[in-house]
Amino acid sequence: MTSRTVIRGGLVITAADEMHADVLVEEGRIAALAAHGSAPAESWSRSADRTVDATGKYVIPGGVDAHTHMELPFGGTSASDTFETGTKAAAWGGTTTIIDFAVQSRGQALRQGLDAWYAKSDAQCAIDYAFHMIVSDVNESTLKEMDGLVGEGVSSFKLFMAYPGVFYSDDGQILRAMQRAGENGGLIMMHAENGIAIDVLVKQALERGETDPRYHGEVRKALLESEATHRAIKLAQVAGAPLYVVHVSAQEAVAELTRARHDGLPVFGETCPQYLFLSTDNLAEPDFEGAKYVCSTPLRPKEHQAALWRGLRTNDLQVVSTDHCPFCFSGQKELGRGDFSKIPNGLPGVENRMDLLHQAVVDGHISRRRWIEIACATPARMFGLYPKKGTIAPGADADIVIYDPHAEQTISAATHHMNVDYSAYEGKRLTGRVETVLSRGDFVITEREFTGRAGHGAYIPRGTCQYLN
Ligand code: DUC
Ligand code: ZN
Ligand code: ZN
Ligand code: ZN
Repeated sequence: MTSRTVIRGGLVITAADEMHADVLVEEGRIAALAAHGSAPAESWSRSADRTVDATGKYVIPGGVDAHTHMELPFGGTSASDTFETGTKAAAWGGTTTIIDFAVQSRGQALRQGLDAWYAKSDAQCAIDYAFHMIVSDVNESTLKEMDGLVGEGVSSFKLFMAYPGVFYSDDGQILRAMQRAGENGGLIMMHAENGIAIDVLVKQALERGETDPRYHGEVRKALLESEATHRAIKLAQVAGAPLYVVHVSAQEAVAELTRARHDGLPVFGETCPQYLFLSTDNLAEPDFEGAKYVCSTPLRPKEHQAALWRGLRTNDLQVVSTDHCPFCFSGQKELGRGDFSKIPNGLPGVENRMDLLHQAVVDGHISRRRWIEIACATPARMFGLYPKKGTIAPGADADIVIYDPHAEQTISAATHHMNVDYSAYEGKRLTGRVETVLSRGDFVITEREFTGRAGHGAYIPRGTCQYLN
């Protein structure tokens, strides 16, 4: 194993700075940075075991995708990427840390769910990983368990206002979980959609014979996302707890978050590439192709995208994660032919996030430093991984991507590495591409060849949210 690597001549970009600097990596960590051409940098190159020429390239922190679902059981099937295939695909796309979700089933202890996810992922991952906990059964004993999990490094808990009978928590349960998180330092992550109302609209739509995928978008109304977002914010305020709203797609929901933040509340929002780049036009594709784009919250009409981009620029939205939850079109999405409510919810994307957000830089939506902030630094801080993850600084893990900002690529299922038979971005042309990826100093992608291995990835226990106190 190489112990001393120098990355020379690139433009190092972090959330804070851009600088032409050489990076010295020793024993899996970033040992030092020095101006390119300076005396120390020249001396490192002479003594290095390995030197990588990054001239003309960006040198950026590995991506932190704070929302993935490898092997998630959903609607009688299971997400098609395993921890092995999904983390390899993540590495190909310049992501070096994922935070996946362990799931508590109804009637189980949190511990049972978490242990099951530790077991599934153990020795499988190509990059580092951590867990949030999905809580589907808020009761006295699970509330107590939350305290222990925060101490164990699983410091965030996803609750659902949607999916009555499955993951759903009522307002009383939500309030109690928030109160507990307010006390133990945990962060509540919310799936904010009014699932009780949505289920009524689903039933009515199906009774009218509206069974195509596009009706998934019509019944899951933006108003029911913003109502739930508003309610979650108020409950968090009553509980005195911080709140992180996942997969925000509706402009009205962004408005709720913006108002809360301007009132000074510790409220945070995440959106996903699918809401920034895709729309209800995709859901309406003929021949059941729309099923490829069924996820919840749903894709919205194009007009919502401007509010999401604005939220990312004004920091009223802070994080872009993928909600990577792939289901093959053949045999999985097809379960919902004749009934959109049976289409498993989720899109593949863990491999595409860094590139799509770089395209947003090229298109002028965000700056280069904001790209790194929303995709690397802020998710690491939000979930207690910074500065080990999310930046390039002395002492940080050497999770580094050498990114070619001029390479052209076309996204396709024929060339992607995710274990799913379609791409939500098929045919999309992008400027910029990952060239080389280091994970804790090991080369996992080397000039567009996979050189890592399943089992290299380490489980990372997390601290608590670093935006509080
Ligand atoms: N919410 C998620 O965050 N992921 C998959 C399905 C869902 O509803
Ligand atoms: Zn959700
Ligand atoms: Zn603002
Ligand atoms: Zn999710």
